[in-house]
Amino acid sequence: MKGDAGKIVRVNLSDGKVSKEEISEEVRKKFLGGRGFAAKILWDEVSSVDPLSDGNKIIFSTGPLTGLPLPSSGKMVIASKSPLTGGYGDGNIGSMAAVHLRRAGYDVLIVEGRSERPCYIAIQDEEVKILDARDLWGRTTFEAQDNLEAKHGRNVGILVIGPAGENMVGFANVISQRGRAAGRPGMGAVMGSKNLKAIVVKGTGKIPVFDEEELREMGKEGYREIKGKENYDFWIRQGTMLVFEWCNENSCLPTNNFREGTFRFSKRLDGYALEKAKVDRKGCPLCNMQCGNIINDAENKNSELDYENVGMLGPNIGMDDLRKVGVLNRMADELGLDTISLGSCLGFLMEASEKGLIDAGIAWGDLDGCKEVIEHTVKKKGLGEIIFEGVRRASERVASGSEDWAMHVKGLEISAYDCHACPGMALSYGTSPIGAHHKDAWVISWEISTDRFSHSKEKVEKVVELQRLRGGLFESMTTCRLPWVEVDFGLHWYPKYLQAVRGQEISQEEIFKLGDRIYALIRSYWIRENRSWSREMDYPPSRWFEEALSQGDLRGYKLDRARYDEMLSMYYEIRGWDENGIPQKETLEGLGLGDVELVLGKND
Ligand code: PTT
Ligand code: SF4
Repeated sequence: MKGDAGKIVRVNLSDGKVSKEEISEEVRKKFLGGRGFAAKILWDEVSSVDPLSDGNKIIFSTGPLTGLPLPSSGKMVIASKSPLTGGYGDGNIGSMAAVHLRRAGYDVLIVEGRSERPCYIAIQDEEVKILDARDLWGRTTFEAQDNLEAKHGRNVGILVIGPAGENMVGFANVISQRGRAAGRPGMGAVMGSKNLKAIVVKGTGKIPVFDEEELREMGKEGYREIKGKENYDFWIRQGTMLVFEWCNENSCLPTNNFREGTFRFSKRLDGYALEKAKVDRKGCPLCNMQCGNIINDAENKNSELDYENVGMLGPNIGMDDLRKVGVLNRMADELGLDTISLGSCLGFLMEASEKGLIDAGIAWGDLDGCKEVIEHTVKKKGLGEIIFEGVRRASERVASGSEDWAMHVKGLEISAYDCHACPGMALSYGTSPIGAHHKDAWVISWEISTDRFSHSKEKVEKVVELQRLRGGLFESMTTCRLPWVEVDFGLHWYPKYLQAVRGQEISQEEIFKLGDRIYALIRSYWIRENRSWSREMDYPPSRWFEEALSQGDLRGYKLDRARYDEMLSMYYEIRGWDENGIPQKETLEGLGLGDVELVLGKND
């Protein structure tokens, strides 16, 4: 089978050993690539370990479409056992590192063990070296990127962590190209725990493809189709920020720690405000939609904004000035902190201060206060000591009922969509395979445009369908889903691309089965790694059930717990999981995961 090198490069930082392994044809067929490979490797190799110990592994995983001349294909998955959640964690990054890894002849890089001193991995085709990074330790991601480019040239791919990752902050992520970010559930902390500051990759080879000619032609057609789409120009102007105004109008813009869904100063922050403040744009390799919007922030530096960053560091913390949001966002990029979790943690602290639950307070919208907390989070002191492991742990420290408004699922902070009046999106957060993230099933736009308040089976089926496509197919191919989601690029292209790359037809049924297999495996991983697993772990926080919206057109709305529970039961039934959300024997066997069934069976 063509279409990928079928090769893993494995680097053990404890003994310096580098090895190269084949990925079997069976695994390539069953798991496709990206998230599929990562989930399989974690299931097979990382069990019952502390996520910040030598025993954990971090996986950089590309898919069969990564790096090819196809729309938005410069993406890769970074996965590990998460220090933030204790379960499966991953993120998807657009980076030249993804493209170069494929050109160097590898689909996957696995890093294991722990280096005695700060190091980085440099890969150039066949050659893989572990190099000294003592001079980089303590530096920001931007400084480290500059330094590594000076050493290795600008034509390389670089993934780097900042001081937050080095100090193992629970929501430290991985940064590339001074503004691409991935690995919300603490993938940066895992790198830090291994004393691994960065990965530098350069590949000069060709990515193997079954029908190169056909692929090139279809790729060109794809890029042309995207450019001709009705929404393309607007996308180029606003990128992901085009959703901001829509969220406010529909009462789902997270405001004051998800207390409300509308923000009275939203016009100061929305996509039109962004257009005025914008000085440049950039994005991921091989993409003609370049959606990284760069503004000049309140400290006269560049900051790259996406919707989630502005939602969580804007209305969610009462910040009403886009250029000030830009300052916090840039600090997060420099230090290597996830902006979504950061915005949630800051909102939590502000609410705790307002309620008089913590001594040193911080007020809504206080820029200087936020800057200090961010610096302290990285150093684990002051208010940072409360939040450095995310809101779940913060609420354990603050107590006094604060767990009701610690906005997370399974320990991962909720991204920027309020769900007081969106039961389907709440279910999506509840059942996302990494904790509360919108990436797998952004059902909210479908939900609001159809029957918003229903708890129907159709809605639950929609969540599952999106999880299969976004969480299964896109995360495993591995390409950016935004051409399809945002400008309506034809979904029918992707099976054709896969066929041209691998020489094998893939039906819709197989695509759905792939998604279900990956979901069942990741779910099994959570259960194996969490002895205290329960159905409650698939619930969003109490705030959305207990406290109604008090402002906007939907004031008075909140989620209904009993009806959410009914949706969850329907969801389990569709997936073939039992009433506790545990995949059943027949389900696992039907998905070709009989070996998983045996292990789960022993846990009972
Ligand atoms: C993603 C999460 C998101 S989702 C955003 S904005 W978004 C935040 N961005 C951050 C940032 O920036 N700096 C920072 N320090 N932390 C940040 N944390 C937040 O991280 C990103 C785009 C976006 S922008 C989205 S929706 C889409 N996500 C995709 C995905 O998940 N899979 C896929 N196949 N395609 C996707 N395309 C889009 O990619 P995490 P990126 Mg990111 C400054 O990884 O962990 O899932 O966190 O990768 O290259 O930056 O592209 O409105
Ligand atoms: Fe990257 Fe945006 Fe292009 Fe997706 S659309 S590949 S996130 S630049």
